[in-house]
Amino acid sequence: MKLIVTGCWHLGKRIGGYDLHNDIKETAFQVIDATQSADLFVHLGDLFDSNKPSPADYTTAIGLINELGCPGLFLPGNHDPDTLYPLVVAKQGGAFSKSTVFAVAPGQYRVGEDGEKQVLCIGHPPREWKQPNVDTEFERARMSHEDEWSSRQARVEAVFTHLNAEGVEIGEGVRMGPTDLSIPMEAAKKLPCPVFAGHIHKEQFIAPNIYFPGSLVRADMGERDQKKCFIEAVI
Ligand SMILES: [Mn+2]
Repeated sequence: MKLIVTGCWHLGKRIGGYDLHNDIKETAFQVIDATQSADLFVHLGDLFDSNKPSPADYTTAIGLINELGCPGLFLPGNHDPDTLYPLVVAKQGGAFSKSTVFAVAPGQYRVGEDGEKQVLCIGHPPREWKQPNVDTEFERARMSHEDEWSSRQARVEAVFTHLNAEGVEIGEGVRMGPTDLSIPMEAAKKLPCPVFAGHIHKEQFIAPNIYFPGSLVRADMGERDQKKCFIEAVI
C-alpha cells in the first residue's frame, strides 16, 4: 500500500498581515498530485490553524480533500477543532467523494479502499489521557505482531500520531525535553513498523522507524531555513 504522508498544513494561518493561504494551497496541490498514484493519503493533524476555522477554511479543506486521488486518513491536531467535528459532520452529509477516515479517537483503524490494513492512530490526545494510555496503545500494537493467533490482517502496520517526542529537534539545535504526553521512544523503536508523527514542523528521523515529515510550508520566521516536504512510503 503506497502512502502519502503529510501534516501541519495550518489552513487559515496568518503571519502578521501576511496570509499563508495561497502558499499552502499551491503546495497542497503538489501533494494532491502525488495521491493520484497512491493508495492512502495521511494527514497527521493541524489541518487547520485554529480551533475555530472560518467557513472559507472549511470550504478550502473540503475542496482539497475532494481532489485527493485516493482515500484519506485524518488525525486531529492540537490546532484543529476538537475531534475534527465539523469535517465528521460534513462526511455524514456526504461531502466527500472518496472513503475518508477521521481518526478522532485514539485507537486502531482499518484503512485503504477495502480496509485491508490495520493502523494505530493517536492524534492530539483527549484531555483525560495520561501517558499510560499512550503506552498501552503502543503495547497493543507490539502485541499484534507477537500473538500467533492474530491473523496477518490484524497486525498494526503503521502508527500515525500527533504526539511530541523527547529529543525531537524543533529548531536548529533546539530539542524537546520531556513533556506530559509523548511517543514512548523505547517501545516505538521496537515496533516492527514505521511511526509517522506530526506536530513538529522540522522534517526529521529520530530513529530508523520514527519519522516527522514536518509542516507543509514555512509557518513562521523560525522555519525560514527548514526544508519542507511530504513523504511517500510503502507499508
Ligand atoms: Mn500541533
